[in-house]
Amino acid sequence: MRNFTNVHDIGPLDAAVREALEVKNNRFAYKHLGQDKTLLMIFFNSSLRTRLSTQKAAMNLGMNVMVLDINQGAWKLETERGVIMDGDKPEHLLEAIPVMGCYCDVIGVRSFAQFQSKEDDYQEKILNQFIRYSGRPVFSMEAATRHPLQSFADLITIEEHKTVERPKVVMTWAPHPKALPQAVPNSFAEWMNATDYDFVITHPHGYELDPKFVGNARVEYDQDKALQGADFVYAKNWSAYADPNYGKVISTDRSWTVTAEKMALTNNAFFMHCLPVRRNMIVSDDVIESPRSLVIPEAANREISAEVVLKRILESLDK
Ligand code: AN0
Ligand code: CP
Repeated sequence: MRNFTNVHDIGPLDAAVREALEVKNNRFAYKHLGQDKTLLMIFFNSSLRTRLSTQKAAMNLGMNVMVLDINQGAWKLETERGVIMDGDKPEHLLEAIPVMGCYCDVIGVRSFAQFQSKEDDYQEKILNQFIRYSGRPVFSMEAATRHPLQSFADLITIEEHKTVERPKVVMTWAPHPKALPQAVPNSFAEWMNATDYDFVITHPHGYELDPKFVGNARVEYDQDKALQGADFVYAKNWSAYADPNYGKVISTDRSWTVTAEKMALTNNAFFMHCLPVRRNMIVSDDVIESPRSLVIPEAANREISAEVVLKRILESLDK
């Protein structure tokens, strides 16, 4: 595997999960793979989990790691070609990317949707420029439309906790005061659609996701109905995808907050969220603190998903 940007890059999911569980039991067994290899992690946006878990995974594999926060200490970057650069941005991405590629063997990129142009966001303009111009393998640490390291960790977590072969997994929209990208729900849907789980998406009218990501999932606009019999409840906020409201908050309806009352409708479901989470907007204190909450195991599995991805990229370097 050279680049990792979506579910298709990882191949069959049963093999990927098997490899993840093996790596989890033996996370230092592949230290030789990363010897004298350098990972460069580029952040255009904030992060706690991705930053720490990916660095830890790289260290497990014996890699050296460099981290660059574009907005803290690097030159402001112009991303549009053809712009007369007489503003506040002293450097162009088209030089910055190949320069970064000179100093490392693998590049991780975090670059959220900017909500200025749906087309630019959904074409993954920034991530694709890294793939095209860095000369290095590139993996997504959440890009404009997907967060595959998170979805892979979520899949591992479900596989570890499921008690039936084909669990009912419900992804529910929940309220949030600020506009968030669709990357996490798009990606979770993409990965769930690649399993044979019973997968349901629920959200208020107007929050429909890109049909390409919804795929064969069932969409149910009544949250209570959707939650009935759920084995896993995956909460997430996202902003509107559909025009003319792309990137906008069109509702903060708190009746969609995941509470104990809502969880009582389920089949004693596990609660999941990628974090960071706003308590008592997305989920009540008692639900996130309950023994059925998987938010910490999900975060822990981020080290494992990142290690599998980096391991596969390192294995491909020598070929
Ligand atoms: C980001 C998002 O919703 O995409 C990152 C989640 C992993 N969340 C926030 O910006 C709060
Ligand atoms: N879940 C996740 O990616 O968290 P961070 O934004 O803190 O990296």
